[in-house]
Amino acid sequence: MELSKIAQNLFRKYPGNPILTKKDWPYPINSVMNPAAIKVDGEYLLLNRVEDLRGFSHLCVARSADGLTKWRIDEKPTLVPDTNTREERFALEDPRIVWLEEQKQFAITYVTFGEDGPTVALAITRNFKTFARLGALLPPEDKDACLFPRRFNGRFALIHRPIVRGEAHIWISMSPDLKHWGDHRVVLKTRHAYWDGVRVGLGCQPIEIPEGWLIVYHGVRGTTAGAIYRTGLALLDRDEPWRVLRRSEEWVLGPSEDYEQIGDVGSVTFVTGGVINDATNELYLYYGAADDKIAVAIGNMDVIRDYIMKCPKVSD
Ligand code: BMA
Repeated sequence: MELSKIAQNLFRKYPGNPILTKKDWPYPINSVMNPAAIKVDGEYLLLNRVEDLRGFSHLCVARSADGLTKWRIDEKPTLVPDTNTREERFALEDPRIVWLEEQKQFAITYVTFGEDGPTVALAITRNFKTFARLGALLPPEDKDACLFPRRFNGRFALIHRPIVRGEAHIWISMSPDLKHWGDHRVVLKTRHAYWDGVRVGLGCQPIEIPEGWLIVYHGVRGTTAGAIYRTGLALLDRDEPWRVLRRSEEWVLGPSEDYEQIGDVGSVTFVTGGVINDATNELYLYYGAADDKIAVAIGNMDVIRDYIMKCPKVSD
């Protein structure tokens, strides 16, 4: 009971939500949603998924000094699908970004929509103007991927969500070179009958805290009126991130406001970006609301850490 109360109040939705909609865009679009988020040169940068009027998505950068207001949006799409490749035939969707300190570059993982269905691909950048595309990482069907910002025993780790036997769990795979992937392990499973019983997938990039890796993830419940997308938390071991230490029983963010209920797809809150405001020690979670606009929810990091450590332990 007590934990549910904390969970309900962990994040407050910014009163100025939604922070970005299609009306803000410098060119005609259908919708904007599911942004990657990271601090760049002291500013908040969102790499937004933008759906054009054909229904195809590309990525477009917006920047803001405070992460909430006065967004400056690139005049043109920032990263468009390479339609000559099989995997990027139609669209780029739902990016996540991490800063790789060792390599001194940003790693963007995104979903490519191609001939063989969705899969995850990687692009590298230092400036969000020029990008090196490293291509698809794993076979379809795969989504909701992000690299961890550092290596573990010399190997990179990718968190992702393949569909295997029709089941949608969160996995981690390892690689020595960002090209060859192995040691695939299921990390977080759907939980039958819970709010996250149908599908789970990574939300924002993994966040390193003293207790381990804070994982924000989405969970789906199926109803007669369609899917409900909500957000939960988990804690992974700091050195062996395929080991789950804690997991919230309840969701900490879900659709309740009009802008989350009404849109292209109602009842969707889909977190894809997280930035810590160092001045206030608050986590800004950026999410797609009803699949056609962007909103932000704000939580205090000390309270979040305290909550996740009170959540039930997960046995291997
Ligand atoms: C998921 C993804 C997201 C989308 C969400 C809710 O499967 O495709 O891009 O926001 O569904 O519709």
